[in-house]
Parts: sequence; C-alpha cells; structure tokens
Amino acid sequence: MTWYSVRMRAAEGGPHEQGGSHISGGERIVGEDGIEAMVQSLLRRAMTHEKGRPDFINLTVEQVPEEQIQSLTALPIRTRHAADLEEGRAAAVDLLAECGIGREIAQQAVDLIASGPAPDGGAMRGAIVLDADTGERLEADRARGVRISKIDWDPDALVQWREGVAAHGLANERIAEAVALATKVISTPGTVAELCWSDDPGYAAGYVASKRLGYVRIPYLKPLGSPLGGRVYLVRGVQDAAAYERELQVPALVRAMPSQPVLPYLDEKGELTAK
Ligand code: WAQ
Ligand code: MG
Repeated sequence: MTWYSVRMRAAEGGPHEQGGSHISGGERIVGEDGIEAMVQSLLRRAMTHEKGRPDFINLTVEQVPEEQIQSLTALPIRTRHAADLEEGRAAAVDLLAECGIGREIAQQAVDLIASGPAPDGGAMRGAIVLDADTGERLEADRARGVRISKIDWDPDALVQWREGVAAHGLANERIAEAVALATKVISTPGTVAELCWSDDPGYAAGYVASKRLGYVRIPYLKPLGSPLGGRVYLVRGVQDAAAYERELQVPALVRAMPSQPVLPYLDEKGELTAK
C-alpha cells in the first residue's frame, strides 16, 4: 500500500511565516484513491472555518513509504466531569499533578494557553513544549510551536474505533483527530503529558492525556466564544526541541485499539466511578 500525507494550514493576513494569524490546519494520511477527496475536505475546512476567512492556504501532498510508518495503539478515552470553566481548569491541574507534574507548572500550562501563548497574544499554530520540571518553554518559534504531522487512523482501525465509541456520542472527526494526535505525542519519548483545548470559539472541551490516564476529556476548559486555545506538551529530558519535533513528525498510523476504547468516568478524586 502506498500512502500519502495530505496536510493543510490556513492563515489570515498573509502566510504564517509573514505574520498571518492561524485559522485552521489538518494532518491526514490516505491511500492514492483518497487524495482528491481529502484535499477537497481540508480545503473546505479552511474556507468555512469559524475563526475567519483565510487569505493564505497551503496544501501539501507527499508520498509516505509504508516501511517508514510507525504503528500506534489508540489511547483509551474517559471523561472527567466539570460543571464549568473553573472546575474544568482545576481538574486539568489535578490530572497533570497525577502525572507527576508539580502543581505550579501544571497551573502554568493552563495559564499559558488561557492567556494566548503566541507573541501577538493569540493562539499558536502548533504546540508549546514545556519542561515539566523547570517550566521553561523550549519551542524555538513561539508563533509556530512544534507540530505533529503525517498522522492518521488506519481506515479499518477508524471504523472499529467509531463502532466502539459511538454509543458514548464520541464518534466524530474532531475527537478522532484529537485522539490520534494525543496518541502520537504520548508515544514519543520525553513526553510526560499533554494539555489541550481548542482555539475554535464554539468548542469549549479539551483533554489531559498521559500514558497511564489515557485521553481524559474535560467538558469545559474555556469560555464559549473565546479564540484562545492550544496544546502544551509537558516533557522531561528533552534538551533539543527540534529533535523532539522530528520524532513527532515520523509518519504514524493508529492501527490498533486499546482493549476498551472508552473507560469509566473519573471523579474529583481521580478515582474510577461507574457513572
Ligand atoms: N501539532 C501540534 N499542535 C497542534 C496541531 C498539530 N498537528 N494541530 C493543532 N495544534 C494546536 C494549535 O495550537 C491549535 O491552535 C490548537 O492545537 C487547537 O487545535 O471533545 O479541536 O484543532 O474530546 O482547534 C480537543 C477536545 C479538541 C476534543 C481540540 O483543537 C474532545 C481541537 P484544534
Ligand atoms: Mg482550531
């Protein structure tokens, strides 16, 4: 099977590298038959995005040899309840602390995304790389951050996953993409945990992910209407963010399912509940 990486990034006010503000991006891997439809779908995503109308769109199609593709097992999903934004952010700090991150650094990760981590005070195109012990930001470019690329679900695995999570109302493209991205970063050496919420004004949910906790959804991490969101990759033992990003860009397909794609809820004490 020959695979193709199809990726898109869109900005308003010129290209990203000339200061344009990020509107939307996408990373997919498809077979030859799927290229045309994927280009169309990513183009539509860019042109109809709620963040605005891009005046710059970059679409890249690139062959990826099968033997270069890493196979990943999807992180299982669970939900941590939160009634509102304050509870949601407190839950995120608790979960990061459970991953062995000091509460101050965990709070810093939340505050970074909440305050608009790009130099212009907006969202970044990629992720912050945060040293989990010192709180130092390691990414070289604070507008771009580091990006995972060449990532997707194997088509058969995606069908199986959708069947497994559909009863929980989770079988949509946004969550599938987020699980694939989280699975990739958590499998990358040096990563301790990830914190994420969307920069799309209409989407308030996010997650904390780690090897042990899996992908823990939190329903409210920001006020609806806010264009501020992002990702923080909390790392240990990473000196060179460029080398870390090269690992994030090794082509990967999520090909295997966890034994249970959806796990029980987590309560405030981080314990499993049957709810
Ligand atoms: N690599 C690194 N960072 C990225 C990437 C990537 N490939 N794609 C996006 N980001 C960063 C970037 O800073 C974006 O501004 C930010 O993440 C948010 O991206 O209900 O929709 O695509 O379980 O808006 C999570 C919750 C949704 C899903 C996340 O993010 C759920 C989402 P978005
Ligand atoms: Mg977005």
